[in-house]
Amino acid sequence: MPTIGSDAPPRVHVTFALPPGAAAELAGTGLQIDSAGEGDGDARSELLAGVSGASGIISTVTDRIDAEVMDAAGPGLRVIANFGVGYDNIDVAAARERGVIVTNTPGVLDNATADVAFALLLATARRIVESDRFVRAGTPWTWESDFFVGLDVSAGATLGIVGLGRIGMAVARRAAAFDMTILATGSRAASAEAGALGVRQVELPELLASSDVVSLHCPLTPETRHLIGAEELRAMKANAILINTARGPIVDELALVEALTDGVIGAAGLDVYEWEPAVSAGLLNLPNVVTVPHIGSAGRATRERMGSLAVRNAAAVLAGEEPLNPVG
Ligand code: 8YV
Repeated sequence: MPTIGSDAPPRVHVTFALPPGAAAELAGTGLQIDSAGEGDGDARSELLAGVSGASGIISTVTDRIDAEVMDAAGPGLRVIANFGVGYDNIDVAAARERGVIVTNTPGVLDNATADVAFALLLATARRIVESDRFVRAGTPWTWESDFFVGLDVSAGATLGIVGLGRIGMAVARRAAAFDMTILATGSRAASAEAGALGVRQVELPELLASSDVVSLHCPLTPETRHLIGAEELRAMKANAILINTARGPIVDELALVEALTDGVIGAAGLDVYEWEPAVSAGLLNLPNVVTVPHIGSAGRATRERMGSLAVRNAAAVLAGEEPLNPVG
């Protein structure tokens, strides 16, 4: 462990296995690296032990980086570089108090995440997973005019984008190509690009009442926790579809199970869960739910770009330079 005043390069603790190219990039920085290696991230005690004496932490969504972790790292901690655009896993205020810079990886995962949001939209609207299960079960079938009918996405269905930021805009581009009517909340909904895509800026109540598909793209903050609860679900159309590729706790998951079970809304496509990686048992028994395990950004090149950004952010701060993507 380097001591204060020693010439040893600063040490970076990486809580998970970086994609190979990003790992090579980190190795090339000359920083000392210690990595938790394979696996989904550190167990809490391993995390607390692993960060001890580190100048930098490269963390991910599964790591709760709070004051306890920062204090376990010690006064030499200078940067927490999160692998991901969302950073609700990090106590940014505690970092600020300790003079620790927090960074994220915006921009590089917009298309990958929008692709998964749209895949969930199409899969739920056209009942793709339900049909797949039906065929695999060997159920005898003949063609009928109402066989697995679903929502016509490209015939003027309305998409409501909650939180039109970078990822929401990438979803809007896809929706425009499908001739969807697009409503959105968020400051960028009034931007020139949104206007060119035909996006109409509305308040949440109008979006919920008018959309055939509601897709969530806002960050998780105290204000957006349970933004979609029983009341909001009741405000949606009876056949409406909810897509969540943002953060699980934005939706009251138990209220969602109830709404889907009682036919308050039509279907849900979910990449994220309130108690991730746990998924409410009620969701798993419903035919009108498509579930994937937080794979929004899981494109090979995307993950490399995220890793590279996290590495460059950490290296910049430890070299006394401005990071590319500071937050908070
Ligand atoms: C990542 C994400 O998979 O960027 C985010 O905020 O949720 C996902 O793209 C996750 O953060 C991995 O750390």
